[in-house]
Amino acid sequence: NCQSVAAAATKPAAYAHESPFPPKMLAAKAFTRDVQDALGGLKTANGFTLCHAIASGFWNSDSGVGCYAGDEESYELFAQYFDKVIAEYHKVDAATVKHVTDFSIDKISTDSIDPEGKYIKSTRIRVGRNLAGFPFAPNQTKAQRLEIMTKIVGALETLEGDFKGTFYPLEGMNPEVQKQLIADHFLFKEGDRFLQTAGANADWPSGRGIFHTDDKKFLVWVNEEDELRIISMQEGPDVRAVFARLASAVEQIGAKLPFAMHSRYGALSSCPTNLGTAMRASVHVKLPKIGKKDWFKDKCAALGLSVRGIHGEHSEGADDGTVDLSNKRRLGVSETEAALIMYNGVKELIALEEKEQ
Ligand code: ADP
Ligand code: CIR
Repeated sequence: NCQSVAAAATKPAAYAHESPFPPKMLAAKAFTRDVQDALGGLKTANGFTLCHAIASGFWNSDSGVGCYAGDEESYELFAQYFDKVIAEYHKVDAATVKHVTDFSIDKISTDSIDPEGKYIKSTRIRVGRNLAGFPFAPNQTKAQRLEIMTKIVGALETLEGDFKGTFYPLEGMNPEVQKQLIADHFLFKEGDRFLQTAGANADWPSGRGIFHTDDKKFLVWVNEEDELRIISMQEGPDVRAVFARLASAVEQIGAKLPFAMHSRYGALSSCPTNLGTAMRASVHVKLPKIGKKDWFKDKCAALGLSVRGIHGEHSEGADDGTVDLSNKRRLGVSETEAALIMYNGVKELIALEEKEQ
C-alpha cells in the first residue's frame, strides 16, 4: 500500500488532477510539492514516514482530514506538513499556539441547557491521551501495543471510589456483548476504514479493550485511535457533572501514567484534530425542526460545533432528528472553553428549535 501511495504522491504537479486526494481534504491541501520535496525522504526514529501519515486520506477520498501521526516525533519532523493541517482545522497559528490546561468548572453555568429535559438525551465528554515514549496506534508492533495495554490497565485498576471499574479485553469478548456495548454508545466500533488504512487496526483485536465502572459513567477505551480515550458520560444534560467527573479522572490517571505532551500542542494525539485539549464534549440532542433546515449545518459551523450521527463519526443522525453536537476546536482553547463552546452553541440551537414550535 505504502509503495503505491508514494508513487502517486511523487507524481509531478502537472498530474495533480489525477490525484485521488479530493482537493478539499485537509491532508491533500497540505500535501504540496514543497512538502513532498522537503519531507518525502524522512523517517522518525520509529520508522514513520509522510507516506504512512497520508495513507488514510489516500484510500478514503471521503476523509475530512485524512492524515495521522505515528509518534510524538512526527509532529516535529513533519511540522511543515502537520502545521498546515493543524492551522486549518483548529483555526490557530500552529507556529505560535500554546495550549494551557484549564479544567475549572466554575466558568460553566449551573443553569441546565435543557431545563425541561425535552431535547438532550445524553452528554459525553472525552479526552484522548497517549503514553510518552511509545509510538501511536498507526505505528505500533503487537508487542508494543500489549505493553501499552498492560501499563494502562495496571494504572486503571488502582483507581478507587467513583472510578473503580473492570477492564474487559476485546480479545475473547462475547460478540453479543461487544455488539450491545457498541449499540449503547459505550464501546468503539470495529473495522473503521479510516483507522484500518492508517494502520491503526493492526493485529485486531489483540491489545484493545474497555475499562468501565458498573454504572458506565466513567469509561476508558484502550488502544483504539489513541492509547487512552478517557470518557465521562451520562443520560440527560448535566454538562457540569460530566465535566467534573472527567477532570477528576484525567488528574488521577495523569498522576499514574506519563502522557505524551507537547510544550505548545498540549496532549499529543494520533489525529491532528485532537491535539491540545484532545477533548470532544458532545450531546445527543433531538432537534427535529431546525435539524431539517438547509441552514442547520452552517449555523452549527458558525457556533464552532461539529455535527455527527448518533453512532459516532461518519454515522448518520437518527430518524427522530437526534444528532451528536460537539466542539470542533480542541487546540487553541482550554478544556473549560471547549466545553463552553458546546454548552453555549447547543443552548442557542435549542432556543431556535423552541421558536419553531
Ligand atoms: P469520539 O467521540 O471518541 O471521537 P465517536 O464520534 O466515534 O468517537 O463516538 C464514539 C461513541 O460515543 C459513539 O458510539 C457515539 O454514539 C458515542 N457518543 C458520542 N457522544 C455521545 C453522547 N453525547 N451521548 C451518548 N453517546 C455518545
Ligand atoms: C477523516 O479524515 O474523516 C478521519 N480520518 C477522521 C478525522 C477526525 N475527525 C474530526 O473531524 N475531528
